[in-house]
Amino acid sequence: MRPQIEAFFDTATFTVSYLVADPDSGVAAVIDPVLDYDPKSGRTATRSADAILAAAGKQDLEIAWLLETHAHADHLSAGAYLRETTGAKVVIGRNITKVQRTFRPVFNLMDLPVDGSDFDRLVEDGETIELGGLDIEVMYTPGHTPACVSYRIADAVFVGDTLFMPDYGTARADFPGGDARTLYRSIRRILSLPPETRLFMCHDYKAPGRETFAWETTVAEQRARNLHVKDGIGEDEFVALRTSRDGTLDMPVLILPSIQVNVRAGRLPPPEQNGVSYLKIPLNQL
Ligand SMILES: N[C@@H](CCC(=O)N[C@@H](CS)C(=O)NCC(=O)O)C(=O)O
Ligand SMILES: [Fe+2]
Repeated sequence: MRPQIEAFFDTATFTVSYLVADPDSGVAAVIDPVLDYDPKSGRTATRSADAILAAAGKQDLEIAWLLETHAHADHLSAGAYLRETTGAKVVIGRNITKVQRTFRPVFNLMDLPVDGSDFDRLVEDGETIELGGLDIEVMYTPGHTPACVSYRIADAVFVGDTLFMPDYGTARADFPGGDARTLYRSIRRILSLPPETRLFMCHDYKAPGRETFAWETTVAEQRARNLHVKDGIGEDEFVALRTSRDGTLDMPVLILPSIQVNVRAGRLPPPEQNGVSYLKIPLNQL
């Protein structure tokens, strides 16, 4: 039995979120939902998440899980908003605790528990989550961040930020706790799945020369054509390539707002005495 998959693309951050359902029972999961954020005004909005809710409502799906592949550094998560509106549980890899320990001092978030308890379920490599009659298998795929996981549902794997489309390559490995060598090993693990396995990306930045955004490919295609990790590219060659490209990349525009919200499962910081929630900008830290 194959899951039913619908993709939602956020043109502001080039993020792909997914609504994945067991067609028999109508039980669904949302993977990597986006909370819209305008850095110019400091306003959040729920347009992207509401589009997913509307699609789920139209098909009478019951959203049971909100699956995060990692604590995103380029967009805010709508996990907390969707938890409030649907009662679904927010899931992330157990190593989120490492990410929380890294960033708590950066933002001086004294109220942030670093045991992952802001999330509803912390998952381990090999663990399964029930999606109606289907199983979601958790694969640890660290490297981009220490807490990255991929979710396999039948022949579909949601790879988060490990791989991008073959003509673009792979995710960066230079965030705190990131590691190119670890990323290579995680990717090879994904690419050792059967060749026809469908892979769903969390981002597409449209490689130069390509006209349209794309986010679905297969293990076979990645092994044949991925610019950074196709068959024949060894670990050392990958690490050299990844490291030199990472040296040229700016920090994502939304890294500071994103991290401080996403390590709390998408909750905005607690309001101050005047009822207003504030984001912090740590100076000279990243
Ligand atoms: N320009 C984008 C860059 C976002 C970014 O750094 N994305 C990460 C994933 S969170 C990445 O791996 N990028 C790889 C690359 O651009 O080569 C932004 O500012 O949001
Ligand atoms: Fe990312």
